[in-house]
Amino acid sequence: MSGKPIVRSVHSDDEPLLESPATFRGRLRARWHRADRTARVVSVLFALMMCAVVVVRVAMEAMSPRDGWPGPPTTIPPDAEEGVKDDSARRDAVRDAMRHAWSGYRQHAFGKDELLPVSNSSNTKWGGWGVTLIDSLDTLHIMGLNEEFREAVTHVVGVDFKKAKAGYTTPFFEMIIRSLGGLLSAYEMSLDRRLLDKAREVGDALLPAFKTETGIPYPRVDVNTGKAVPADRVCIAEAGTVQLEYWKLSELTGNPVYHNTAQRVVDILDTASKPYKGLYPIWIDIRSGKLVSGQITFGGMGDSWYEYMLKQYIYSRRSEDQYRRMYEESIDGMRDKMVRHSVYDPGMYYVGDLDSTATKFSPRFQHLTCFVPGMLALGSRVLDRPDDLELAKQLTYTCFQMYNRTSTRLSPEYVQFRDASDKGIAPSQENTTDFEIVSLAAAKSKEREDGFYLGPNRSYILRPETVESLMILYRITGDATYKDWGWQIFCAIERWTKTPAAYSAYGDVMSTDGGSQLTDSMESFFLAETLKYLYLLFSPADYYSLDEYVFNTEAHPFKIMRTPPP
Ligand code: DMJ
Repeated sequence: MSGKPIVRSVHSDDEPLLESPATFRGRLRARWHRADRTARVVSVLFALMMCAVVVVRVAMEAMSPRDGWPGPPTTIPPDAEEGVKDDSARRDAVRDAMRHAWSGYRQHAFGKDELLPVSNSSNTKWGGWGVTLIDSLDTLHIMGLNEEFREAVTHVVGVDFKKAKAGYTTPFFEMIIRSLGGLLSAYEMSLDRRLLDKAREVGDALLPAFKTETGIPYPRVDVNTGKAVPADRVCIAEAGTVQLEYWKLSELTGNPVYHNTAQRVVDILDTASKPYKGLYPIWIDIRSGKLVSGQITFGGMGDSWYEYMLKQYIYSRRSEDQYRRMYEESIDGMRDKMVRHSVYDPGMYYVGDLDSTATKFSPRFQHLTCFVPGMLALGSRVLDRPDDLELAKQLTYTCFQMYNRTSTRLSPEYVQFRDASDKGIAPSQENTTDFEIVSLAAAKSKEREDGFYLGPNRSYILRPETVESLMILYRITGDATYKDWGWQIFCAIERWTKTPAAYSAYGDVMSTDGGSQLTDSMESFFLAETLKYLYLLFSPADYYSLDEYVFNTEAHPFKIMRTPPP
């Protein structure tokens, strides 16, 4: 027992401030004996109450790790093998991940739309065509998983794309980018004619979408009746991200109807009135062809409309100037109005959203928008726009930090910034429900540390956009940092989302609860895009070279046209 004096917190003037522990204990004992029964009971109850308060507080902290921002971990989880540097070892690890995801799908969900990777069951939420199988075809081929590819092809040639499950109406855009895109690229890789026949069947089954007064498509089609489902409006990403697929179908079948039908959308939107040159509010009125309302965004519902301007220009061997002009107008508009940097980290740039009048700015950066750096880098090379490459590098840094600065090193769906006026609140947008008001006070200190803060939606659903940009940035700049960032992201995916059957979306990237955060969902784009882009990131740059291929928005590589269109 140490004889060191202890400091008393309560004292009277006639008592010394410091006394030995033995004296202190003796005095307490004497007071206890002097006290009456009531005073003793009160003292015991008080002591018990204080203990209870401490126990409850400790338990509450342990039970709610998602409250607040615990900050990034200082070390990578030990089983993530972060230290692996060799390209071929990294590539093999990604291939193993694909094999793992595919074999779980094969075992528990073969031919169904999606595997539910925690419960080992399946769904037919896309109408029952087997979208995971179709979306995976070219990834299997690219990774040399030939047996798996052959088995999948045998299945897909037996699917009747003129039918869907009873009562289901097929989402036009999703099935064009995933199913038509997947079949076309699998055909180009294998030259198995049956795949082209199936691609044509999908293209034909969904073509009724365009039977409207203007030729702007309806968003859903009932393939069982061969009719589209009438609607008032469609968003620009849905109407404007089918052109590459229909053009490729025209090229491969020799039938120009597909391309001509889809091209009409581009011509209408090209001349439609806009609030700012090159920037399109997301909603199109189908009857009038006018851009009526909604936010302006390079994230969800707007994104791939912009992407396809550039990609059609590349696909046409740079012969169709309309796409170049439209793309450049949009990028100039974005740079003028939508790019800002963090107040606290001036090197951290992002692309926010605007309201339909292009006047109110929303300081939110979506994971979906993280395809933009890849697009800018590609465009900078094709169109000789060096400043775009600089911006691409800055945005890629932010996209990576969205992963790097969370507890799991997975990215949330979006992050928020303050605007320069210090209001920090996204303006409420017409026809949008997903702009949350986030308490700025609670977020400020974390923003000061990290440059951004998280909103209420903290899920990671296995999205590809950041690794897509990393692959393109690496190929264009040759900077190996992008490969290291991609590897870190892959390690986090392995660490947190892997299940015995496959990989699952994760509920809260700030929670290290692990299993309880797995939401039992694996979208087909994880196999079509995320794993494919990672694999290509660690492959030689001439493997599916950006000079020979253009990737559709679902990462299906299409051969660039051999000769420019007449
Ligand atoms: C994919 O289906 C496509 O990339 C689409 O363009 C939008 N994003 C999802 C995946 O996040």
